[in-house]
Amino acid sequence: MLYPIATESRVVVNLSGIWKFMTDKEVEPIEVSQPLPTNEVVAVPASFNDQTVSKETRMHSGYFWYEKEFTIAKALRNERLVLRFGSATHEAWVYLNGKEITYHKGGFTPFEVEINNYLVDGPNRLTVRLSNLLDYTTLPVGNYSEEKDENGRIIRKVDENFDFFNYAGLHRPVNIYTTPRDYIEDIVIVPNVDLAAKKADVHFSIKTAGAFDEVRVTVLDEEGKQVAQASGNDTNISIDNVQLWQPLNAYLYTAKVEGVKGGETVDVYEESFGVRKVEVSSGKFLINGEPFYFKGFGKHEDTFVQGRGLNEAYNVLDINLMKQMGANSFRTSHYPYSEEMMRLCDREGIVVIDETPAVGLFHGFGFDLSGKNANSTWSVLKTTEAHEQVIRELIDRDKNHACVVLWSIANEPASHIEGAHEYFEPLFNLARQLDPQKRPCTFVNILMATPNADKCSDLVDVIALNRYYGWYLQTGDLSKAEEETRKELLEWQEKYPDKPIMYTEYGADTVAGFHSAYGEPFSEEYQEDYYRMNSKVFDEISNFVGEQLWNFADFQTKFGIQRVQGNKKGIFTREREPKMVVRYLSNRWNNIPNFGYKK
Ligand code: BDP
Repeated sequence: MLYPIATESRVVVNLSGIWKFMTDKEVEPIEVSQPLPTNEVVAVPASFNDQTVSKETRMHSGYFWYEKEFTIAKALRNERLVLRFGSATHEAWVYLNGKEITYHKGGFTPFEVEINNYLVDGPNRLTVRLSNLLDYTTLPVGNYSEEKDENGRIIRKVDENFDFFNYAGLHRPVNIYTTPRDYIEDIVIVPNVDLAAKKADVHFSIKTAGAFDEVRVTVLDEEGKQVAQASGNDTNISIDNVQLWQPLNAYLYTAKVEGVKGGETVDVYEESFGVRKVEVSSGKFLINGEPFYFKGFGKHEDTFVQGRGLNEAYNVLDINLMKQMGANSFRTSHYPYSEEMMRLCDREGIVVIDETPAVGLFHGFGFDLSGKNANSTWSVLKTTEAHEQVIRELIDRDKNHACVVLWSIANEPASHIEGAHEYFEPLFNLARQLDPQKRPCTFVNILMATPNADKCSDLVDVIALNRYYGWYLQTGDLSKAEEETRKELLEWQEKYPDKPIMYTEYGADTVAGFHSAYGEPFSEEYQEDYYRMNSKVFDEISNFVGEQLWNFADFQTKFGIQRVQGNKKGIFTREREPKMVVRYLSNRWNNIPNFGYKK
């Protein structure tokens, strides 16, 4: 699906700003033929939760409504008009002037609908009913329950089966964009690089709707100079002396795609793309033929007031902080991030592990690590359909991004429980079949799923581990934790000598400003000692290709006795102030090259 941009043939109308808002008490039905009966407002894009001063609204589980009026200029009315949501979390029913025009389930991927037939002259009323409910059929997975109050009203509850706050709302831009009646619908770009010859053959498949005499693709370099041109819906363009997209040294070409009719360009779309090669071979993760070392983070989309909503200033700051630390990558834990962030990473050369919202695939997930209900995971959860859908939608959205080098199919599923392999094998097959660039695939492995216990690692290209030796296990005992870390990493390496191994999470909750002469857990000293211990072991393991710590910044979670105003494993606070460990890690990472660290 193409990102909405303005071109010579397209206009984008941004519907961000102030919308009407109300939670649905489910006392009486909401009449969508009438304006919403509320004076409350929210800003879009953002989560609704932290914009209110009402605890009840903030914690509301169930249905809620957004509404906005807009008018379309007469000059645009003959164009094809498409209403597009960057996301609607987690489920949305969309009405225009009281008529339902589309529906989408899944809170982290875009969807769109043509609206010409529903528009009226003058103001149009766009109403969205949303739900933030999660259960055993959705991704993420939620523990859903309901009861009735004394008046018979249904009280719904979602207990997150994962460790982040269930923020919801219109988190990403809502736009109306125009296209001509005959238009370019999608563009698929697959670069094939001959590294020795410094040459690339780039394949373009252009999906169009309507009739064009010619579909023309012009490749422009970063100066806007024409590199090459070709015609056809399926066409190859060769680029000599190709400039590669490299981590932290991104080069982006632009594909200008034109639909031509009667000698005139009717529709034009510009998609930027990077040329780079990604492979896994002999225990190494190769980018452009060189063994890459991941340095970076698991993150969240999580900022003050905006909640999980798009916050471009924070995105820019976060990437600047990463670069300053010598980091080169992050994982979109635990859901697809905004398209704006993906475009920024393409341009900044930040390497991304792109994750689906498949988190909580572990029956009774909790922080006590007892895993007492885990055995029933694959009989209780009914997430296959949602999982297939998110894989389709994620790959469809992000397929052209140079920054994406690895798909993460899930975070911490119960991969050590009977039924896991049967669940995952078809999903890995699906992702591999759908990705036109055939990137490697992984899932992120939970700490109980040790080399002997795990049932799914044969499916992955990269072994991606979340490990908490010295935190959840051997709390406070870093020498024992070191032994366990080394032992397990060596076991993985022995079992799968050809698969690169990396950490996608490791961390210790740390209260900023809390110090301890004894390096006690939760102190800034302990966080630093913990990372030093891990680094030491990583450097001993030859197939260990990356360290992405948990977490970039402190973040909001559900309530729990192990969480004091959220998860404190950030190496930055939620306001992005550095904790002490940032100096140590900056020094380490600035001295680790992006390539060739492990011989
Ligand atoms: C892992 C999860 C992550 C948590 C983290 C933690 O993947 O979402 O926030 O551990 O406990 O279980 O901090």
